[in-house]
Amino acid sequence: FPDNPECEKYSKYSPSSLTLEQLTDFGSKTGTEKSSFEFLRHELPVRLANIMKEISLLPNTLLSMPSVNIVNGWYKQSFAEILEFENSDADSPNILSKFTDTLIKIRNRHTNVVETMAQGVMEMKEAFGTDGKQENQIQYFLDRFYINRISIRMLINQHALLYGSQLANHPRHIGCIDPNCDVVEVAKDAFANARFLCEQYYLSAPDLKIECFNVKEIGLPVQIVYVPSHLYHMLFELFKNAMRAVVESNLKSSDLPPLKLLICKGEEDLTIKLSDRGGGISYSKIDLLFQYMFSTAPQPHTSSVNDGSAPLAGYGYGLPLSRLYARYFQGDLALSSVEGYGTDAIVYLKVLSNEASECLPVYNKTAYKMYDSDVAVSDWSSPQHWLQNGSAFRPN
Ligand code: W6P
Repeated sequence: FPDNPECEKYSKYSPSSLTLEQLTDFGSKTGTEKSSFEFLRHELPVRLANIMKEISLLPNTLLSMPSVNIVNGWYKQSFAEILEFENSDADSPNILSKFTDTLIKIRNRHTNVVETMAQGVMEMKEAFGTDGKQENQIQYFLDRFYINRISIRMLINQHALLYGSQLANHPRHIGCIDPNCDVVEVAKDAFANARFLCEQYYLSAPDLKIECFNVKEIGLPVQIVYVPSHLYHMLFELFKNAMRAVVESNLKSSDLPPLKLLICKGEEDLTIKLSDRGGGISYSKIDLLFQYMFSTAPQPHTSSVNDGSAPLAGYGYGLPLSRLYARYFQGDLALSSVEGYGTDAIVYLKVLSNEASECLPVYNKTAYKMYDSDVAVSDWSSPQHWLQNGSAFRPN
């Protein structure tokens, strides 16, 4: 299919990255259903074609797995469905509403992409095993594949919420963007839901202490232009991991050291630091927490409290995906741990909405080379070197 001439054509365009400022301006002032249609009928095929080219470069051991074929088929079909609108009349209300319906159908078709790709990775591991080189290629691919997916769903959601019949979920929202996203409010919500799961599973959970600094607007609530659901996703994941660490490292004591959340809005960065006293993890294992190939391994850790049932935080794709949500608008997510004591998880977000531009994978020669045999091989001495898997130098 990447040989399909239409895919070939669209893969030669680079995706157009939008900022949160552009997205909110478009949704509240400059945009119309027609102009959104005209943008998306080009931009969505570009983003789809760019990532489909990379799918086609995956090692055959992965590409031939049934689950990967299913995902591939969804992308082909969705690409073809959007292309139907390539030359249609943008002044026909009928066409515009058919386009919106098509986007919603595509969004639903792709609901289970993450799980299905994860299944494909496991199928490959079972059938062939992997070496370090392939693991690096797959890590590189999945980071780009999932951030591409986040970006496409963002654009579809904006169009569907602004021009579809779907109800806006909140009056002040512009599509799925809250121009005054209250970080403490989202954090409290994520904490409450993580605590609920923690108490169900362990019968106890640590408290939370929040400290908040708004450096340039002292005393005012910390707000930014952001997608609350993305922020919730990241914080919920971090809370679950922190709670699990605290409960499991304090099994014999009845009072748990509280989690501490520091929220600080400076000039450029909105920083959110979650500190736990959950015993920490060794430096050599930090990178593993972000690796899909590690996460897909059989459960690395079984709860010593409640064996068998689903763990609170299972080192699934939660952390790597949360980091992609942070990076998507030029932020990041980092872990720094003191082994024997506890862990800090830090989320960085952009304060300024005009600096929060989408981070998008571009299919070009550099990307091509990452799938090409030799580049993914380590050029450092082998056992457990900190640059062995390239993650510290990944160019995204
Ligand atoms: C840990 C491991 C971890 C991951 C993410 C967030 C917090 C924590 N604490 O011990």
